[in-house]
Amino acid sequence: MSESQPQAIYLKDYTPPDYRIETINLRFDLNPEVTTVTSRMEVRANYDPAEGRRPLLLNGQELELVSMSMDHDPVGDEGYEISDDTLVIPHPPAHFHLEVVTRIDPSANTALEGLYLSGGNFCTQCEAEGFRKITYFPDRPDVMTRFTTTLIADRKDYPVLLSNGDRIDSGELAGGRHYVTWHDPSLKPSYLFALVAGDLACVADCFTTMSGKEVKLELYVQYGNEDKTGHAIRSLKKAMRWDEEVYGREYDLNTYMIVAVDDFNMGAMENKGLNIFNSRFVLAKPETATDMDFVNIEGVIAHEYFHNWSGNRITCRDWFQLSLKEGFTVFRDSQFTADMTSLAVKRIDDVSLLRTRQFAEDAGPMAHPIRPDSYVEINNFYTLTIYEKGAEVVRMIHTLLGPERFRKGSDLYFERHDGQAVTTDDFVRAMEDANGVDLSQFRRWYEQAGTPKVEVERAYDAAAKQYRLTLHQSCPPTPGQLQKAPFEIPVKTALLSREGAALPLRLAGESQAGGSERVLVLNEPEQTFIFEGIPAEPVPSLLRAFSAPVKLEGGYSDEELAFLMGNETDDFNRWDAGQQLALRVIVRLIEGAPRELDRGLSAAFGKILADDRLDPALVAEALALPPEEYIAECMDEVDPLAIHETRRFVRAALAETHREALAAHYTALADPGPYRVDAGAMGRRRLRNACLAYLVPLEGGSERGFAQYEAAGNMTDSMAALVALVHNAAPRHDEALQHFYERWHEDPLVLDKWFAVQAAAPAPGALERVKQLLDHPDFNIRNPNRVRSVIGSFVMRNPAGFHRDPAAYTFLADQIVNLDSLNPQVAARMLDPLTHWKRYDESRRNAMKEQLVRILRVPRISSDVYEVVSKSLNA
Ligand code: 7MF
Ligand code: ZN
Repeated sequence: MSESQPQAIYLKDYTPPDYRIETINLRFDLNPEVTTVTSRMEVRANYDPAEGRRPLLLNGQELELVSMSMDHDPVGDEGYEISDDTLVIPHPPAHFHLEVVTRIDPSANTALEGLYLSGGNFCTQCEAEGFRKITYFPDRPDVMTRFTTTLIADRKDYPVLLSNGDRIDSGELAGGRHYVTWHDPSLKPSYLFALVAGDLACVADCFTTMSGKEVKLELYVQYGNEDKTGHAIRSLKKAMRWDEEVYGREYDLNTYMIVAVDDFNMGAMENKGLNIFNSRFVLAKPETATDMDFVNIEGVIAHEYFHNWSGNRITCRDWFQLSLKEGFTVFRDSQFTADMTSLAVKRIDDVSLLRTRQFAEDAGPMAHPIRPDSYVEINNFYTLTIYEKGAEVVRMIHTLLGPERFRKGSDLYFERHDGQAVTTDDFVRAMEDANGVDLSQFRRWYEQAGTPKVEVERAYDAAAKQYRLTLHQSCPPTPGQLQKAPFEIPVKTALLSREGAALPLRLAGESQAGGSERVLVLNEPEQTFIFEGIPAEPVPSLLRAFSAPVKLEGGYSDEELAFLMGNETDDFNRWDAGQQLALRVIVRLIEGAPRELDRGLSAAFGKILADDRLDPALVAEALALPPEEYIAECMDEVDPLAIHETRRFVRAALAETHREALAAHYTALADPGPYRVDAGAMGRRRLRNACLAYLVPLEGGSERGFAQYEAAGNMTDSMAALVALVHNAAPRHDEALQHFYERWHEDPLVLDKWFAVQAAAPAPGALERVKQLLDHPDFNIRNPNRVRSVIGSFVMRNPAGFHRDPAAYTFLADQIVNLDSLNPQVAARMLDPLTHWKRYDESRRNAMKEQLVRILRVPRISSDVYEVVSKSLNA
């Protein structure tokens, strides 16, 4: 890329495709080193041919062209133009058949995009632009085609041959080979194509849809993993039922297949009727998977299943619309997880992710609206903004409309656009048309980047019994967007009396009160809401359930936060009041306040521990101090070591002060009964392990940790003990690590945890330990999960370890350069911590920048890495 810099693509340049591919017949002659792909397409002009012929443009990368024919006539060299990534036929007829034969080498595919091998099995990943590495094709989501696919391979090594749709033919061939033909009756874009060929165990089940149709469910895993499939299958059935009940959406094919593979760049992929999953989001049993793994698997299975409607039947017109399917689908899977587990816990976990990671992205050099205007490499736009902020934007529509009207909107969207490739604007319009509302100002959420700030002023007029809330909004500049127009921000609000009751709310101009909770709509830079008939000055409860993705500055005193911690009726806000109080205490200490435990925080902590009416999962959430990344987010100049040390000091002081209560909970929460993975049991384990984490650094705590490690019969308790021991460098932590390795080194997903816990250990010497882990015989730079466990855990989950010594920046740059030559997508993702160089002190800033400059000078870096590095240097 050093010769010609990668070019940006712009939304404003979108034009409809000139040709449609009505059908495609694909034949794969599968061999690891040489796979021959024969593609026969029926092509039809999508413009008026009377106005002159237009060229047909096919995308293709790293393909060897063997032959080409049009309507059965060979096309010679003069009949086409070929470049590194396109094949152009200059003057084709308006309707014709095109046959293209190409060869590829799956065994050399380390980027894991297109057709590649994982554990000796063939599999594919086509989103966003991987299909062009398989064959020449108009690889854009608005070209929707009917696919028929024949797979040919050795029967012995590849008894299982899968593709999208229905199996319509199969048979034996000469030389020990066999074939299977698949036909997918649905119209789909090329990014939803998939094939799998290998020797895999099939675990089968079935599901009866609401209209009585029988769907076969097939889960394919490596032999030996069949005992870890039960949870995934149960999750799939729950998701299928839930989408029928909540959205009225039923599955449409006869079979739903899921294949688990160990080498996968991301979490999972929603290919039509044939999902391919990172095995980490499929395989689970209590001995090997934590409670968090179980919950995540249920969520990811649901997410991919929900895409069948929000993504597959209705897809994106172009990749600028990515949040159309991802934001909506994340919103759907979060509603599902909330229904399956706990609404408040799910909301807290989602908001934590948003505040710690998405807010940072939205304030950094890669900030972009949920519908970007341009991109260089689309793979870099599978971001927290597209996914998590995208889901928040859909959630705001849900909050503004309410559940019934939202459902009317989604029904209209699904009906109106079934079988189409559409835009985020079509989604918003369906919501408007179904309900007769105007969301034109709301659309700014799709167009403007950055996290808005909402500041609150309050005034109580005792004589008039009037309470005035004045809200101001502003939004900082982001790359390419210096000025922002006001957003439409739903601020869900209640007013709490000093006794803790939510008061009836009557706004000025209303004749009677309408409930005790209202969605105030802030759509001007500044707005005042006047409440009448308020008998005494209340404490406002604002942005309930985090009703908008903004930074709220409520202007609360410490005492008011403590009041909210005890009296809020909104579970999310109650938790958040505690977070805000703890955040304040930590920031004051970092800024030089005397090193002592804040009395108010300690009292609040004690109250929560003493309140036995609370849900244990929520108690665990409330006891957790804000994560280091969130504290960093709230400081002007980030000092990662000071944040770490201070947070540790507060934790230790709380533990010391409340040791009895923590120990009592720890003992009382021991679960004597049979092991269960339900919300109640998970919540108790969560709280017990939160107590353990506080106790381990205290006198005698490491014995308790080691005892739990030895006694644990499940991965949740085992990992919690191991993390507590290793992250506190407690006595015998090495012994536990050694034992864990010997017990689990043959299970790659558990071994990932072993690597990750060490790479995230904050004590001095982290860099050296990480370097040793890279030399471990079980480290493999070609496996993305392993790379994320070691390098990812160190640079993204260990701020103190990573920022202690600038040598870590050099280390990361070296790793990125090396990774980039193998797998650019994974390399570009690892870059994130360096891109935020502006947030640090001068010496760190310069050291980080120097490494970015060094990466940019490396010849032939990928467009993925190029885009991230150049944007972060130029911002
Ligand atoms: C739940 O979105 C939430 C997000 C793209 C790959 C899966 O279905 C997907 C794919 C990336 C990042 C996050 C997720 C996915 C991808 C994901 C998975 C489960 N279409 Br990249
Ligand atoms: Zn998705």
